[in-house]
Amino acid sequence: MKEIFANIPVIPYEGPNSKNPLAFHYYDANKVIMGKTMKEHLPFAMAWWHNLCATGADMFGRGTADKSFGASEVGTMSHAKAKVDAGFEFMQKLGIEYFCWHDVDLVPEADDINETNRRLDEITDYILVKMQETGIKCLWGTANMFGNPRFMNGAGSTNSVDVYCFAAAQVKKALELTVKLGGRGYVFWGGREGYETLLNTDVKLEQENIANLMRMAVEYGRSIGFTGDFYIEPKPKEPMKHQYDFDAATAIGFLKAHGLEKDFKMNIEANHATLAGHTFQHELRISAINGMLGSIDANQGDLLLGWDTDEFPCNVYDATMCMYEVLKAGGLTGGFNFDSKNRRPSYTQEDMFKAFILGMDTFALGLIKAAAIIEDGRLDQFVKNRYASYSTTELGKKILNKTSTLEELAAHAEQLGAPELPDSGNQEGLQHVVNDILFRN
Ligand code: XUL
Ligand code: CO
Repeated sequence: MKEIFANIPVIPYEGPNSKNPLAFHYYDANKVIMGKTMKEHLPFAMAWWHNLCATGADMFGRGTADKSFGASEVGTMSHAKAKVDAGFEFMQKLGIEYFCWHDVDLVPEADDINETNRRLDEITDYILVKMQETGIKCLWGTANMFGNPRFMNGAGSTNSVDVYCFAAAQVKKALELTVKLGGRGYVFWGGREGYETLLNTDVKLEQENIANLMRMAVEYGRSIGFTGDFYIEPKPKEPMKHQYDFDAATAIGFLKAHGLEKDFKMNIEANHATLAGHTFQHELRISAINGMLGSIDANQGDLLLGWDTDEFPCNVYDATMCMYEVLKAGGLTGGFNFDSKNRRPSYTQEDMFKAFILGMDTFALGLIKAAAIIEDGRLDQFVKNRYASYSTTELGKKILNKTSTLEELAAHAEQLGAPELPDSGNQEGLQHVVNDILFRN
């Protein structure tokens, strides 16, 4: 087969002293950290849509990048196959073991859903052969239920029964393909599941219909042998003004209210956390303490902008705090999908590789530093001591066991008259510890 990225070699690990831009400086796939190899800690995935489909087009101008990958006409089935060839060569050269997709990333959507489904069968047959040849696996699949104009009012939240049935049909097919490709998970990002104005919106009906679509997806998925996790990917806004899956806490509450919490986990995207007014770490922590940290869309946003920029992650501090949460949670059932795209002026093939090298190295460095923070132990020790009064006093233990009464706690307060101030929170001291670990040689 003709090489598509002919000028790009297999990307080697060369270590932190390397100045080679086409080499990993931190991601050393087989290096063992806290008992697992880097590649086990970091199941990296390529997002079909950004890497193989996005050309850098925005609402002010057409694309800058050529993503035809040698196909004579884009938007055809031969282009779809060229994207498969390009994707697998790309992943092999970078040592990426997983990919994820929306249905419409894989093939051009036809006017009739029956023809679209036929094309999907054809392309996934082709992908399966590539998977068998390379050992590359599917992280998750999903249905794009926000791009087609029919979803202008949402998919599960649409006002039209016919459109709702189209959403159901797409979820059904995407689940079948996820099973066919052995995907670890199935994602619901509620692209247009929200509203622009309450003046025309029945929020209760819309939310119940979304939950019902998810319930049917779980029932059907389990009936055809899907054993992985379903994920909600929270995002507060964009494209809608208000999206129902605002953040992890909201999505978890929604799942619990509708009895879906056993089958679902969170797919946390860093830039979506930013848009919700949270840190990435906050969203991960909320998911983890609820036993719902499933997978991660590893990108970053821009604090000065109010929209989703899907940048390749370069912020080592954030990546360290992310990996700290992931290590504490015992790892992910999913993986780290780079739901990130090159900037519009970075339009060359080499830029595509540099972007992934940056992202993978950022998370590898984050992993190294997070392990160092845990091994150092000062943060954990501080947190343990900070709450020690609950584990060392009778009343504290009663509060933790939920056996205390208001009367006995009040009696204790009245006996004290006034409590001593709690110890210092030591925020600056702890930030100093983190900096020491991040920047010492
Ligand atoms: C959009 C987004 C999606 C989901 C999958 O903000 O993140 O690409 O990851 O539908
Ligand atoms: Co995403």
